[in-house]
Amino acid sequence: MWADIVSERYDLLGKELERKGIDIEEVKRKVAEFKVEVPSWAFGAFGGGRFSGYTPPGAARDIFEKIDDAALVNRLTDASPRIGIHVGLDNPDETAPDEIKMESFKRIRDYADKQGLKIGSVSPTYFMEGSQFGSLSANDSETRKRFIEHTLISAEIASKYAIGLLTLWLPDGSLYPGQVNMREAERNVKASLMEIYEKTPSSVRMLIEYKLFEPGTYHTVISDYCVACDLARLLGDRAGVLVDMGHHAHGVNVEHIIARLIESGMRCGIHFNSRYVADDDHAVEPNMQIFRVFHELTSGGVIGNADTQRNWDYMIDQCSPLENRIQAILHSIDSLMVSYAKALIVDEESLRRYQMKNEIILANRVLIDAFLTDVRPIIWMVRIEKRLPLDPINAYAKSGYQEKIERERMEQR
Ligand code: PSV
Ligand code: MN
Repeated sequence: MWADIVSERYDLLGKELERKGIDIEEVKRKVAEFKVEVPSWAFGAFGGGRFSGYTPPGAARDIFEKIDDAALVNRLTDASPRIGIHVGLDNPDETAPDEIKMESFKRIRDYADKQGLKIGSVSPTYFMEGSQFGSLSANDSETRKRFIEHTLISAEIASKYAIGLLTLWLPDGSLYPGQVNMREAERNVKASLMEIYEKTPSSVRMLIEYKLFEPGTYHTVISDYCVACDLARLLGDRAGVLVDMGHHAHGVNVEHIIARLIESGMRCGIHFNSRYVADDDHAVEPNMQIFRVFHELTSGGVIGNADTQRNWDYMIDQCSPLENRIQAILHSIDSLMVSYAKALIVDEESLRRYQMKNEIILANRVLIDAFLTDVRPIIWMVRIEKRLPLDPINAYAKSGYQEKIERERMEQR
């Protein structure tokens, strides 16, 4: 019954798109191939600190349970074959940060393998004990050395047990004018990153993430994409910028930042989320901003290429304290697929024509037309053909998995 309705709506949409010269089958093929990485920390307790430490029931207690959850998400969507890990938070030995053993992460890789997942990006954990006055930028050379070592171990993990991608977010900054010498902090970060870059295996790429503030409310060492971009350039071809949707001031034109980075030729990455607070905690919604971001990615040729070296890295980074974590991740994946499909049905020819004629409103309406089109029949058709549930969020709610993990994970470890 549903399949008939979907098929009718798909055919109708196909006819509508044909008039714009767009082949719906081609769009469907690209959407079917869309993959995004999920973050291990979304499934666990991390980020639950804001409401008296509340964590939604059923939260994963260790990296193995996080992998279980991520594998379920992938089974429901066939769109998330990678899980990103945080070295300090996902250390399987649960030893002190300075005692992390690289070889222990083999167990994680093997466990993920069995569930059809790969370990994706590897994030060193710079916000562990001892970084309250900075990590790679700290005045204290011993502190810098310690975090350089931690990064080098993370790089080896990335190279041996994951896909060779390091994602670097530093909590370094200051709370008051005068607290740190801002130029010196920048010099320290540069020197630390250069040492790391030189010593990391040549198969490892690194993405440098920026964030407007946190925890430095007066100054943050890597505060915006220009700083991150300068650092990446200083390092070399294996370095790029990581754009986290939630790390800007309200109203910032993030798609412009993405357009500039594409134009620079640098291979970069995105952490997807919705910015409803001054952070990156909320699930992705299929809103106009995400659509515009996807339009830059599709028209800029950094997504969906057969030559995967040309593709950027796409990751979800969210960890909201209140809502059901697994549902929130499934919702994000769904929103990303919808937004990607909308970007793929933009009538690029007309857009170009209106741009060249300075037809501002007409050009704008080309984008609006794609954004307002209900592309869900494409997503549904992809799922029908892959024998997946049409609505993964509903399917999850009915699956009994949530009740099971709530029972099994009652006891906090
Ligand atoms: C810290 O603010 C952060 O939210 C960054 O976005 C990182 O990517 C993420 O946590 C994981 O460390
Ligand atoms: Mn992030």
